Parts: sequence; structure tokens; C-alpha cells
Amino acid sequence: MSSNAEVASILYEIAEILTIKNDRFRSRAYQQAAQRITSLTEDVKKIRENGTLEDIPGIGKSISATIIEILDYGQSTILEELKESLPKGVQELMELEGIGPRIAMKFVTELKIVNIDQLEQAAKEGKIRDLRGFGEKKEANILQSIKDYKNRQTRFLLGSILPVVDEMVLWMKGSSSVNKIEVAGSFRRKKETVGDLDLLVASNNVDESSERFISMPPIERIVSHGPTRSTVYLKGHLQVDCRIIKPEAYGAALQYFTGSKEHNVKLRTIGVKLGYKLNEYGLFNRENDELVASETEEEIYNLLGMDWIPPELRENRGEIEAALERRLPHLIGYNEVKGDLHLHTNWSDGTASIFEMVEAAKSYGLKYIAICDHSKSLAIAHGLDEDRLSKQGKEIDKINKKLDDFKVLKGIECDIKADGNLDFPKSVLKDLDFVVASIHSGFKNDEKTMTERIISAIHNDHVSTIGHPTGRIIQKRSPYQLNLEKVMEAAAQQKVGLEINGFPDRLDLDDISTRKAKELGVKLSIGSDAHAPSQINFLKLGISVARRGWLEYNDVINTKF
Ligand code: DGT
Ligand code: CA
Ligand code: CA
Ligand code: ZN
Repeated sequence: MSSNAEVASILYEIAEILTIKNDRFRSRAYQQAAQRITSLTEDVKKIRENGTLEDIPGIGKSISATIIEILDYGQSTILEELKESLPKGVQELMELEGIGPRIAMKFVTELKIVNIDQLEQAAKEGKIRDLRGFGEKKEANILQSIKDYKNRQTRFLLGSILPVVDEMVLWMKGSSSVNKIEVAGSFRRKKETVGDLDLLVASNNVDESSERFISMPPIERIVSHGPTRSTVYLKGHLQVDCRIIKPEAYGAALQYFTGSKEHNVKLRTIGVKLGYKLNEYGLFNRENDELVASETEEEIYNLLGMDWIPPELRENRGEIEAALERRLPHLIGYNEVKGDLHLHTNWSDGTASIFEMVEAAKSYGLKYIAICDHSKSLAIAHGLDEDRLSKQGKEIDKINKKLDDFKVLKGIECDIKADGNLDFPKSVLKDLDFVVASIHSGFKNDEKTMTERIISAIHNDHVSTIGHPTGRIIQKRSPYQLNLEKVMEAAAQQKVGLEINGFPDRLDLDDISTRKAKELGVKLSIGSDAHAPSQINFLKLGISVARRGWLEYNDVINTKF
């Protein structure tokens, strides 16, 4: 979309809502302005640069300000506010691509449809095609928009989208117009699942960056395209919102679009008390609207009287208070984990040999790994019995002799049996360097049974940590019935760790439980639970959870050594 078309379409939308609200006079003004812009032969951006916007007939001070906002930021405050003022049903229908205020209002008033589900039903029953101005084609388009909308409602595992984010960032960096680039939103906060990706690009050539974005290889469909704002679907229906910003406003946009919304709301109220206005464009003086800061996040946080806050903490869970009082945690760094304390090989259900896992761990930058294959109860995973475990131990000895500056620990992921005993006797466990004790059966135990089962494993002298302590599988399986607080208290008392399992659909403990564990004095072990060499990368996901759980260097077992 050219700038002229983008500006005109927003002006038209404003006009449309004003009509619905019976503000005929302003509506006409916006409509005429939109028509003017559409019929211009010159680029509206040029006219703006020449300072002659208001020379265009029908464009006064206020509409010209709106146009400047659209050109600079791809959106309009007036439009956003007008949308907010519409009935809820109309607002919901407008979430659909291709449904503007006028059509949404028509559905609400003529068909008494007040939400997307009702619209879907009506379209499926062929009730839309008979409306004046519609037809089969438009009805089919509506169904497509609804399908897209529903796909947008599904969330993606953080771990599953890392490769596509890398690919996207690399692609964008291939354009010399790209000055800075980052995926903001929940991705930057490292939430366990993300709804969509919010790509921010600081650019010294907006048009070039925008073209680069929509010509990205993994795009499945372009939903909208404008100089400062575009939306696309990647394969698998992952939505990417791209915003292209001038370098001097990058920090403000990064702060705003990193969120979370709750964090931003709280930050704004603090700004108000200090006489500031904070939005995606910058920090402004409330009195005279003068820009105070926008280039970096640090400036903004500092002017608000606080330390810069790491994105993983921005959930309004006390981080703003901590930043104001200069007592933010010194979060564990992504490079501070020296070993992987949970991974599998082809001795059980992994795909690779011990040596191949060592190679992968070394190239990741680790100093040690604990081989923790499954124990014999888990027959489905080809779990080890005493005999094979001892053979594996001998192979590990051989490998260690060949390695310098790297160590392979002898470990096991030992099943906790129904009665709370472990799958191996103490005489076997005592010779191991690291014992992960995990539940892999009897998920339906009641709370008391499950809690006692895990606590009795904690009381085994040879257990180092409890693997994936709650058993949840994201979007698939709820945690076991468990009194997690009691488990944490026992772990703290017995000096047994609890694991943060980095496997993308586990991330168990989760962020909130991790923080609770720390508060109760538990040490955490981070393990990738890798079943293949490349999966050692999942350690990063575990570290993200640790950071979201406010952990510092000393809270994590495998920062040491
Ligand atoms: P997601 O995509 O559902 O995983 O979660 P987010 O946090 O990425 O949310 P998203 O994509 O809707 O918006 C990105 C960020 O933009 C969000 O974290 C904060 C900011 N933001 C978006 N809409 C609003 C809003 O209405 N008010 C405020 N204060 N911030 C917003
Ligand atoms: Ca997002
Ligand atoms: Ca978004
Ligand atoms: Zn396991």
C-alpha cells in the first residue's frame, strides 16, 4: 500500500465510525479529506515534508495532525479512541480482517449478531450472502477471516518458533536499511507460549525495510502492508506484526511493544505522578508535550526513577517496585550455566551416542553434562537395568579419559515407583554422580498420594534433583494433583534440588513456581532433557524460565563447577 492509500484508508475508517456515531459534520470532513488524498498525484509524504499539508483544500489543522501521525507511526489515536467507544459486539466483529465499522454495525443491527461465533454460524448457514451488498464471495471471505482469527487465538510454544525468528532476523539484517531489529512482545519476555510475533525494525529507509519484510521467504500470506506497519502470516499460521520506526524512537517502541500490558499500565501511572506522558512514541512532558526521551529503554526507565528492567521480569509482579528501590535481582545470565544436568542418549530413548552429545555440549559452550538415561521401569523408553547402567558407566570412564576441560557425569533419570521407592537400590545409586528422580507413571494419583510419593523420593539420600516436578505438558496435560509447597519445603530441608526442565512443551517448574521455590530456599537444577544433540539448545529455554522466576547465579546448581 502506498502512503497515500494507507493514510486514506485510516481517514475513511474514522469517517465511517463518525457516521455510525451520528457525527455527520466531522464524518464528512474526514471523508472528503480521504478522497482528496486518494486523488492526489503527489506523494503525501513529500507534501508533508514540504510543510504544505494544510494547503490541500479540506485539510485543516486537526486532520493534518492525524495524517502526520499516520505517516510517522502507521496509526491514529483518534481512530483507536473511536473504536473503543463502539458497542462491544461491533468491536469484536471489527477484529476480523475486512470488516470495518459500517459492516460490523450492519451485522449487529440487522442480524442481531454480536460476536464472531454468531457471525460464523450465520455465514455457514448462508445467511450473509442475501444481505444487500453481499454475495457468496463476500460470505466466503468472511469465513476465511474467521478462520484466520481463530488461528490467531492459538498460541505457539516458545521453543518451536526460535528457528523461524532467527531466520527472520537474519533476513531483515540483509537489508542495509535495517539499523536495529528485535522481536518484542511476549517473545522478548520469553513467555512459555507466544500469541504472535511483534517485530520492531529501526530503519533509515522505511520503504526499503518494509519491502524487505514482505518479501521474506517463509511468508504464507500478507494480511496488510504499509510503510510503517505490516502484518503477515508465516507458514503454520504464525502471525508477525512488523513495525518500522526511526532509530531515534526505537527505545520507546521497544519498551511499549515488549509489554506486558500490565507492566506498561503500571509504568504509565508512575510517569503521570512525575509529570510525564509515556506512550509508544516516547516519554513526554505532560505540560507542553515536549519529547523527553525515546531513543533507548534505559533513558526512559531511568527518567521514571528506576533501574532498567530485564524483559523477562516485565509482568507487573513486583519488578517495578524493585526497580524503584534499586533491588532488582541480578538475574542468572544465559552464559552462566556450565553444565547440562539432564540429557538422554541412545542407551535409552535418545537418538545419539554419548560422544555425539559431548560434542554438541562442547559446541554450545558447556563444561560438563550428566548423562541421565531412563531406568528399567520405563521399558517403553528402553530404560537401563543395573547391568547396562554399569556398562554405560565404563564407557563414560573411557570417554572422560579422552577429554580435557570437559567432564561427563554418570547420572540416571530414575523412576519414582508407585510406593515412592526408586527404581534402583541405594547400592546402585551411590556410585552415580547425579540422580534425577522423576514420575513417569500413576499420573492420576490423588494429591496426598502423589505428594507423599515425591517427598519420599526427596528423602532418599542419593537423589540430587526431582525431574519435571509437576508433570505438566503445555497445552496437553495438567500438572499432577500435588501439594507443590510441601514438596518445596521438603526439598529445601533435604537439600535436594528441583528441576527446571527446558524441553519446550514441559518448562517444568514454570516461572511462578520457580520463584516460589527460590523463596522457600530450594536450589534449582536446569536440564535440557535433550534426546538429540541439537536439543541441548533447550537449556536456554530453561534459563529463560529461571530468569522469569527471578533466579540469580547462586540459586542454580549448574552454574557451579
Ligand atoms: P502474545 O502475543 O499474546 O503472546 O502477548 P504480547 O505480550 O506479545 O501481546 P501483543 O502481541 O498483543 O502486544 C505486544 C505488546 O504491545 C504488549 O505486550 C504490550 C503492548 N500493547 C499492545 N496493546 C496494548 C494496549 O492496548 N495497551 C498497552 N498498554 N500496551 C499494549
Ligand atoms: Ca505478541
Ligand atoms: Ca501483536
Ligand atoms: Zn522424564
